[in-house]
Amino acid sequence: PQTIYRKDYLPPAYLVETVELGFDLDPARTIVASRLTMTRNPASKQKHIELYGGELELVALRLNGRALTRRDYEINGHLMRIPNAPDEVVLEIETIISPEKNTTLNGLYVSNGNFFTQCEAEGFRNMTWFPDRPDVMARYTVMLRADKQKYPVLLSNGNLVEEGELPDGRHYAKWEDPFKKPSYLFALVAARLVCQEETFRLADGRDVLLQVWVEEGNLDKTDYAMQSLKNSIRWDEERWGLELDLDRFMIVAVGDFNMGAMENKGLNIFNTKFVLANPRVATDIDYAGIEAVVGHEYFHNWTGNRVTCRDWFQLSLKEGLTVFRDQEFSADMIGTDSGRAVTRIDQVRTLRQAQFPEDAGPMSHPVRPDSFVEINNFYTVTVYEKGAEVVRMYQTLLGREGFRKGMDLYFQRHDEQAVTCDDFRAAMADANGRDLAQFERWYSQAGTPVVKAETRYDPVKKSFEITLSQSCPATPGQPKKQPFHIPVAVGLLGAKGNDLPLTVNGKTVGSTTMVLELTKARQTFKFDGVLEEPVPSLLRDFSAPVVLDYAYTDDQLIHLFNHDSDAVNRWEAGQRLAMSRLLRLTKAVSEGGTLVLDETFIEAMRKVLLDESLDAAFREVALLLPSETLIAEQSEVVDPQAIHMARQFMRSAIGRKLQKDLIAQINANQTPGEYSPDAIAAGKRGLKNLCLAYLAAAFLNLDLAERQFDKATNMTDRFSALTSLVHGESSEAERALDTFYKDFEGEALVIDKWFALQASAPRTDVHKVRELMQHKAFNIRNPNRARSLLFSFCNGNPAQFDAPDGSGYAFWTEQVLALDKLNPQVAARLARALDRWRRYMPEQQDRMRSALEQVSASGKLSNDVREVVTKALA
Ligand code: BAL
Ligand code: ZN
Repeated sequence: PQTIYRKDYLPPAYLVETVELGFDLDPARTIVASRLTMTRNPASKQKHIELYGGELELVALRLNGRALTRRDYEINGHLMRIPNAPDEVVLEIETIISPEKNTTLNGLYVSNGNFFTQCEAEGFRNMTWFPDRPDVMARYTVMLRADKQKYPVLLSNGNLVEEGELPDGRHYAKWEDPFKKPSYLFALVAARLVCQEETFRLADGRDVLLQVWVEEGNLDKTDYAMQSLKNSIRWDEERWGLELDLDRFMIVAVGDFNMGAMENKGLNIFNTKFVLANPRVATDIDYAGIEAVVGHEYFHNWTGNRVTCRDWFQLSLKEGLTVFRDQEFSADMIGTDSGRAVTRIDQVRTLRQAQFPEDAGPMSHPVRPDSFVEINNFYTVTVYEKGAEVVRMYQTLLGREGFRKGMDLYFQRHDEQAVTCDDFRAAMADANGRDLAQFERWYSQAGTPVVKAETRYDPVKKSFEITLSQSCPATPGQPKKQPFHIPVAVGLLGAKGNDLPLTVNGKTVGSTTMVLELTKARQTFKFDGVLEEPVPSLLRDFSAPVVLDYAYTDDQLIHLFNHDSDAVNRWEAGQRLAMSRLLRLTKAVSEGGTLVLDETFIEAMRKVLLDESLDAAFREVALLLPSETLIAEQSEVVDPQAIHMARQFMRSAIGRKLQKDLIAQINANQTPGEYSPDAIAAGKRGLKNLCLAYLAAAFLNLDLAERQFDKATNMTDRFSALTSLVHGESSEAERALDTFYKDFEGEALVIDKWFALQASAPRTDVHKVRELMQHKAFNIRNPNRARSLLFSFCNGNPAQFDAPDGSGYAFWTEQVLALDKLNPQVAARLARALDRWRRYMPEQQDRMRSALEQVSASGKLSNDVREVVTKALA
């Protein structure tokens, strides 16, 4: 497979002005006709027309009315070159495709008898030959024709301009998108669907039509998506002055979908997981996911669609920025400082759980990668979540107002353009008169920087010095790193837990948190007038995506855990306390030592559990232990079974020692009455259900879980209770699993939960997973279902997946190869489960490497999987 390099970017030889598309839709044989008006691009030195195409049957190709023969063009793999074309070209192309055979879900495909498209990144070329690259932006008109009875709803981007009947029971709809767009934002839907719709008034007084389209029978699950859409529109107006630019905005839910959702212009296509919700079937986490993803896709309308990416290396330009925007949206929707802090903590958890390992593994890449084989492999937590952290750092450095000025300038300069991450950085710098040259390294250097802090208090001079030094581990292709521009937010706590005033160079800082700008390898920052020796609160609000190395004592951590005014660092102190113990316990398990958990830690946990001044949501995250993945990342050599046992020991010790308090909190955090997914109620359920889980870990009070399972009036409580019964190995677990299945047999998303729970249960080994694969409800072709069983086991059940006999890896090999034949994108995600193989014990490494080699040796691998396993073995 060919590697594509960022440095090789060349502007396209031709620009496309207009695209007229005709689809005669038929599952077996769809005819796609396109008519492109193209002009030579004065900015390009390239001469020839270049078009990309996937598996297409080319029926006709005409240039300015003349049919081209095979002598007039060359086809080399997926690239067609038409040489010697005039400056003005009308290109007419006809292709035939077979959507029902398309199991990749990339391009035009059939899901449950309906037609859908997915074109990002390069799916458009699976329908017709086209200059399928994001810097080719054109105006689209689309004619859809299909059987009226089977596909009564025909949708595409923009506005419906005409519809009517055709002979033979067919009908048509013509859509026009008034905005220029790249081909990856094209979409069509031809389906039997119903919608919830309403008219919504924008800030400028215009009325727009909002629709949420779902399969019949799901209209009782669209309210929250619609509400989230309205909130998103309002929020984008209020926070950024960005208005909806279309007369209608549609969301369509589909059960077979590779991603979470897709921001096609005016016609967002969503995985059902991020649309469908009612209290009976969706958990609090599902509701939060819907709000975030509806927001995310809507916000792309400006950050991604109006201003798009020049090339796919710039993916984080739209994704990092849009994740940042959806994070801010979710935080603003909660509205309180403490709620905002919990959303921030969740972001930090995701980053550490998924992005830090990626950045330390074989797929490590900069936020703006330099090369790729398959772009679909680069829709990563680095591009998305670390990208969002990079955007957040601009805001931290420039302030909220400064950041807004930068955003305004970005849109002013680049509306309807395809641009780069450098353009974004330039807008931020220019709008604020700041030099952000060094900040560029966040885009070009991979790896998680380590910031080491050392402090010195001078009781005579009353000064406190913080010396920060930075380093960044080598990553593939980048042995040496230059210093980053790192905002490190700090505060100083006095003995009573209060924030001390901050004075620098004789001047009092207006706030008790100050952002230090670390730009060199090593720098010292000095605070004066510090009357007592403080406990430093470093990297407040997780002000940069780095690892902070500071030799905190337990006493200091407990002080921060009890008092820090920065909720993120308060939580962080608890995580540090837990992690040091988990690492000790893991070592003890590995070495056959005795396991003990100190009272200091238990008492710290008890204190936070009982602290009524804290929101339940905060208490929940404060009591959550670092995951097995996180412990593995911190271990010198990974011993998955020891990690699991150590963590289970700690969980059960908490369950035993805090039993009474946990029961009391279960009682105190009931949420009777009508279900609401708001943060306060969800926080109470979260805390209550965590208490239930701790008791289950100690095999205590399982009757509480049983009762909750039987009486629950919402999915959050029902599913949490079921999880506790299964994890607590209750004698009722099997009955509950059966009841749950029968109650929700018709609800695909709930059955996904049923599979996922079993796949990640501590007792589930590979034999059990194979048995579950035989269940009539299992279907490997459906990405959600494959993720719910296969991914939940391979990524979410390390102690069993990494069984010493290698059975998990043999299973992984089989499933990666099986999936690759159907859906390379999904297969490549599963392939990444072995990314971190070099961190295990030597015998385990051998087994993992040989599994990787076995996949690699398979003759017919997709580029997607090939790239992942090749990099893992390199
Ligand atoms: N653009 C792909 C899906 C998303 O990030 O919204
Ligand atoms: Zn996105």
